[in-house]
Amino acid sequence: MNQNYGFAESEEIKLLRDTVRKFAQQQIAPRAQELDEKEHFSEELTRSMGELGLFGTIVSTDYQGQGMDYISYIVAVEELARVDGSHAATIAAHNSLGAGPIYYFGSDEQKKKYLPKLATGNALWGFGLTEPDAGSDAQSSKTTARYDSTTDEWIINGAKIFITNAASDLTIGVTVQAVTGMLANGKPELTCFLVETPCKGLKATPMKDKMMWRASNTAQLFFDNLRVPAKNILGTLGQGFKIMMSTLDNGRLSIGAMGLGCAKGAYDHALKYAQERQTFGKPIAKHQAIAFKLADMATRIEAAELLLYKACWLKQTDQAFEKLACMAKLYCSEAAEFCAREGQQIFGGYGLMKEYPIERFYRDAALLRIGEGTSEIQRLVISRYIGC
Ligand code: COS
Repeated sequence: MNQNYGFAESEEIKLLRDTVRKFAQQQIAPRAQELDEKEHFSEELTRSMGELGLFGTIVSTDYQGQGMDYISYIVAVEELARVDGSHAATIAAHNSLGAGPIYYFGSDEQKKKYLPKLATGNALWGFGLTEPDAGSDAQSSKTTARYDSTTDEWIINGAKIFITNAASDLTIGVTVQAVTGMLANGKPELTCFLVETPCKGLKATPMKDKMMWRASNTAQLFFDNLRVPAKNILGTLGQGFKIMMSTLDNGRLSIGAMGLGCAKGAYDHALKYAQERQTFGKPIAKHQAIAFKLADMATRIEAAELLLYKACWLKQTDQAFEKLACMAKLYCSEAAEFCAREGQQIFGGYGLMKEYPIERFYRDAALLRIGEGTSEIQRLVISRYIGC
């Protein structure tokens, strides 16, 4: 019998969960609806999340990070998402996609230069993979980088789209995948560059009129002969796609956490409402049609949690976690959408009104089956892992 097999949450994680939950309920919840309506990214709340220690979570203390284990980081994202998707997205994208690639693939010089800043709460870093014509097919980047030997710089031209945290006043950089040549097999050589922002040759425009995550910062980036010193290559020449893919393996865990948090938040609101709202002389929770919806929501939340935490446990014990990260991203996104929809149904007409958070949960859930790899891409990757 394996004595290590257990599901108890450690005292440290309980404390972290409690602290982030209180912060989210006290600081974010009262402002979430207004920020969503105005489509406003709050620098103030972002800095407060930094003060709480939610920046540089997984970065080791050698680089002034928090040195958390992966489950702790995931629990923090989940608790934010339980209250508001936009603020959870800011933290998830910054940690997994912003600081993550520098932490895992940067040179010591790059880590020393960027990571302490990215752990403060005053600086954000974006992940420039997706392009107007390269989404799921992430190897088909059109953005190019040409070497200029006279200055030992790379000159970047092209565009990126849907880049979280890349056009805010707190943004200090973005990792950009660009084509640096052609391989013998006819495939593009892809390389990642650390681009400091703002800079000459880069136009960063916030994207507006989003349906979801409206209080998060999403950017479109245009590169026009942007010059980057050769020392800003992340990893090695031609390693770009692998860095991006490996970063997404980790990112899937945080999107899973956003899905789990969204599902729990929708469930919390729906259960409370169902216990209070009366029809036919009793609380609607006592009607089987509603009770069964809540039972299904609670069951999917338990299953989502088990899958996600197991994937995190595999990662932090240095075991292969990628397949389960895909499954967790897929399942938690679907659980979120299910709970948001059923929650909205329980609220009836009120669930269609912006005054009630369930309406926002319903919109925010949609992103989870599209961002950081669609549900179809997750199924594609899972099917490869299982030998299809
Ligand atoms: N980690 C490290 N390397 C990886 C990897 C991973 N997770 N996945 C693939 N690679 C490597 C492969 O090993 C292969 O290396 P070699 O050329 O040395 O053999 C190379 O990358 C190409 O892999 P593959 O042929 O599988 O790439 P595909 O073009 O078929 O693409 C998918 C694979 C579809 C999985 C990939 O393009 C993908 O994840 N797309 C979705 C992108 C996405 O999520 N975008 C949203 C970003 S929002 S932040």
